[in-house]
Amino acid sequence: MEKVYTCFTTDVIHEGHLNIINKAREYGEVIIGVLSDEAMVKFDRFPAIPFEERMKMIKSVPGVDQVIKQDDIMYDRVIEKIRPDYVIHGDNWLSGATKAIRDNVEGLLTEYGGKIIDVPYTYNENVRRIDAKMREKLAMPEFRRKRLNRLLQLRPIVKALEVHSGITGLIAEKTVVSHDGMLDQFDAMWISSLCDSTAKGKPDIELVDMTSRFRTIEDVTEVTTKPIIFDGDTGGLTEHFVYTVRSLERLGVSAVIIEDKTGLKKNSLFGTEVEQTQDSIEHFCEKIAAGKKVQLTDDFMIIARIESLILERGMEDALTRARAFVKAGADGIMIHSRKKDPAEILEFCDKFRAEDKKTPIVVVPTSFNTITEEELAQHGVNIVIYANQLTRSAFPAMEETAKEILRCHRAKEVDDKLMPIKDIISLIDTL
Ligand code: SPV
Ligand code: MG
Repeated sequence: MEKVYTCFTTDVIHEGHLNIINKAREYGEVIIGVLSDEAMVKFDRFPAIPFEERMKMIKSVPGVDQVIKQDDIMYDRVIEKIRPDYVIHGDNWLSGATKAIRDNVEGLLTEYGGKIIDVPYTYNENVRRIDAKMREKLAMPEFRRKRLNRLLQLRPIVKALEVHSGITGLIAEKTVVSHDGMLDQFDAMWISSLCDSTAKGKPDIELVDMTSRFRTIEDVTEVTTKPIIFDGDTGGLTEHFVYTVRSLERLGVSAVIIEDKTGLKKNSLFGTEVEQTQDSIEHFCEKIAAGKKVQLTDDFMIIARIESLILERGMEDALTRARAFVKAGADGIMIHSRKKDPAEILEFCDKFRAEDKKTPIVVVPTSFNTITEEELAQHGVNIVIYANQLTRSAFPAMEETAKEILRCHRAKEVDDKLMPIKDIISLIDTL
């Protein structure tokens, strides 16, 4: 009997999947691959139910002969193992980023005469409703909040992109690229104080108040499902920070990063060019401990950001602070630098990792931007934040468009550089 293979990345079996199974049965023995949690998170979205349950669910579907684990989004290993005569899939993979997967399968099957069967993708009101229910499960605060912790276990390095609005949230949520025969996307979002302030035309000095920052979080959570890391600046007064922790948990934020500065905070990338005061170890530890004491949920993380390298206080000071902040309850350490050379960041990571194997390390490679994610991961970094690149790319584009309209006294000349209205509309989901 001939073998027909397909891979499911779903949490719910609906008529679209049944349709594929029924079609597959016409060709032979039906083998279904269930994508592992790691692979699903990397290429698609978070599974709403864990791998073992997805496996069980698919085994119980009538007409399925065999269920196996597929642990990579590309089919090389699975095809080598079972050599199916056919691979069957919804025809939605004929275009978009998932076309890279179809190309991969086609290349592998051609080597021994296997064939692809593209089945018309089922999209109706019922399927749409099931999809929406699943998204709801991913977007709700109690589900979203715990996902950063899970990602830290599943990903070699968690990649977060700066967002400050619904539209930038959608870019972090939906951008997928295929390159080097793989698919890639961002894992999480960073709500930067710099970019949230800049979007409002304000300086990054804790001037934009928490009510307004929370509003930004809501704009983002309304249209996305990925976990959020919030830039909490200094955390403010300890007496205020405890309320901030509760509000962030309620909003479904996974982590807040607070920096060990006090008084009028200015953006770290100014370094010692402006006056900035580092908080005492004792006082900052009290703030961390107070935040940990009031948090209600297990998964919420308070990450301590160390400014010693920014303020040129030396490596020893940074390491002493890291030890103290972890002891006070910090769930992670962010180490920052404004040097172009990543050497001091790597030195910190190596020394910290030598004595602490598990506390997550976060870095923001804005200045030391030549280093790759892979190299950072090799030095024990767990989260990399691309903290301001969206804002810095949008601003010159908008300014140039404004200038060109002024120069030409009409908008025709700028049109070629603009996103078609149709594309921007299709980025936005309607209910
Ligand atoms: C931010 O994005 O607001 C940050 C990171 O705090 S940095 O601007 O590098 O200080
Ligand atoms: Mg900031």
